[in-house]
This record gives sequence, C-alpha cells and structure tokens, in this order.
Amino acid sequence: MHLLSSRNGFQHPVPSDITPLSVYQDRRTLLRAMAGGVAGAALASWAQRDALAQAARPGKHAPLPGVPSAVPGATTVEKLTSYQDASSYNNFYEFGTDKADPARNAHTLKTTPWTVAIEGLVKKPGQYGIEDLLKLSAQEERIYRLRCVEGWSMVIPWVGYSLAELIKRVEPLGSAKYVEFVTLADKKTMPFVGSRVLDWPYTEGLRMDEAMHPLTLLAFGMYGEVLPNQNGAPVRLVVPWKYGFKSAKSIVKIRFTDQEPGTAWNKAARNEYGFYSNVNPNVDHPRWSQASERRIGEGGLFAKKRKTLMFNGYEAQVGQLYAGMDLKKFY
Ligand SMILES: Nc1nc2c(c(=O)[nH]1)N[C@H]1C(S)=C(S)[C@@H](COP(=O)(O)O)O[C@H]1N2
Ligand SMILES: [Mo]
Repeated sequence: MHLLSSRNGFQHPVPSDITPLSVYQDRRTLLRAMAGGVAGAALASWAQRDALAQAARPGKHAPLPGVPSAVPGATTVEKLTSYQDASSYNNFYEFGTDKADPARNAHTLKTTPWTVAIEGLVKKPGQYGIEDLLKLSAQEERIYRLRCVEGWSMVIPWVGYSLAELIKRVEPLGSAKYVEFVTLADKKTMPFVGSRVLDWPYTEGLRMDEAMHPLTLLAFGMYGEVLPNQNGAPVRLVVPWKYGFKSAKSIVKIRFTDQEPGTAWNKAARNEYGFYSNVNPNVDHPRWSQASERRIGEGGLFAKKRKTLMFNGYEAQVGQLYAGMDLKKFY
C-alpha cells in the first residue's frame, strides 16, 4: 500500500520559544565539548541547563526525531516529566493493573512486523505497514499534558503527526461520523488479556471532528525515540484534552463508522465513563472529584495538587467542538 503522495496542507508557523529536542541535544554536545570551562558556564543559563538536563535523549530506543510542531497549542512550556517516570508509571491493562506492571511485563510485546487495518466507511481501506505509516507525514515533536482519570498527570514530549493526515489519505466516506480504534489483544504476549477487568480488545472512539482536530496525535515516539512498549509501541493515540484512557495504545485497527463506537471503559462501567471523556474539572467522576490533579514527579501522593483546567488546558483549541453540548450529560 503506497501512502506517500505529496503532502498537502501547508503549515502556519507559530511563534514558539520552545527549543526543539534536537537543538537541545546539539547544544548539549557543544556544552560537553566545553565541559568545565568558564565559557560553558556563561553560555548556559541555569534555566537552559535545566532544559538541557530534562531534554537529554534517554538512549533506550532507536532515535525518532521530530520537527517542532506548528499546530497551535501543541507545545506546553511546563517542565517535562522525567523519562524514567513517564516510562515506569503506566496504565496498560493488557500487561497488568498495577502502574509498575507495564514496564515490567511489556517486553514480550512484538512490535515488528506491525500493520494497522483501515476499515469501514472509507475509500481506501487496507493493511498499512508501520514503516509506511511512519513516513506518511513529517514527524513532529509536541509537548502535551496527559491527564489520567485517576488524578495524575504528566507532561510528555511526543513524536508523531496529526491523525488527520492519515484520515485525509484514506478518504472516509461522507457517511462516516465516528472513528473506532482497536488495539492489540494477544494472549500469547499480553498476560492480562483474558482477565475479566476489561472486555478485550481495548477499544476507543472519537467523533470524526475530534479525530480530525490537528491536536489529535498519532504518536510513534516520545523523548526523541520510538515508543517504549509500555507506552503503546509502535503506534498510539494521544488526545490531550481527554482523560488518558482515550489515548489508545498499540493500535491495530482504525474503523470508520456511522454509529458511536463502544469504548473499553464505557463497557466496563457505563455510569462512570462516557464516550466523550473530556477533561472537565466541573464534572465529577461519580466516586471522586476531577477538580485537581497531581503531577507525577512532584512528590508522588504528597505532591501539591494543581487545579485541573477545562479541556486539560486546551479549551482555546477544542472548546468549539462542544459548543451547545451539555457536558454533564455528554461526559
Ligand atoms: N490498549 C490500551 N491503551 C491504553 C490503556 C490500556 O489499558 N490499554 N490505558 C489508558 C490509560 S487509562 C492511560 S492514563 C494512558 C496512559 O498512557 P501512558 O502510560 O503512556 O502515560 O493510556 C491509555 N491507553
Ligand atoms: Mo488513565
């Protein structure tokens, strides 16, 4: 399947004072060369040094650089979560329900070969190989907050491109109103598939306009490298204005449909998790408040609480998608 037709859609450059990871790395190399020297100290302000320290490539996986994203809102200026935390405190129930389980168990996941099936109400269905998907559009670096429904949040530099790029390429029919994401459910490599916590495979869904929103990211990497298995290798979704569980990991199928698709957590607890699952400090989970969060890396359970922002801080970009909807009803 050939996906590499010319890239349409031009990009509006936006002002950004964020230095891309690759530039940090170059500076870091330069600083190393000047190690210990007075000139080195003068060159790097303390703030710069912090940035250098936090943006160093972890060196655990193959490099996957991305150009800084020009999508409005795609880069927050907050301090990054450490790679160590982002890759060891995870939700990936196929590998266990404890936050430490995915990092411990996901080494069995086989990510090559990998294909993603495109199905349903679409002109160009088919099996798309991961290598073709990787090259379909320029890889961008985006720094997103990810807010889990359980109340913790992280700030992660993802690498990927807008899901919209893929969607445009496969040409959904006018009748397609929703997109369903189906993830791998392989009993041989995923020890908890078959357990009764969830219905397998784990599935998720978005309304077509949500799926087409430029902030909806098809992610292949983080911290300048390909995704670790526990973070959803080789390809996952990141929908930054929704609770973390909408960001389906290890996707094997994308299906276009005219019906609102079922979703893993809605099937498991209908009154607790709705289809939309937009981050909303004003709508409580039936068993707890959603008004505040703790940032991972700021002291665990003792971390100070931060106020959760409407749509996780992406209201300016996505609020319009929900104009006129009762968000208490469509939770
Ligand atoms: N296939 C699959 N995808 C999944 C999950 C899962 O259990 N299985 N957990 C979700 C939840 S609840 C969250 S918070 C995020 C966590 O992503 P991270 O571990 O990369 O931070 O992944 C989401 N995607
Ligand atoms: Mo989550």
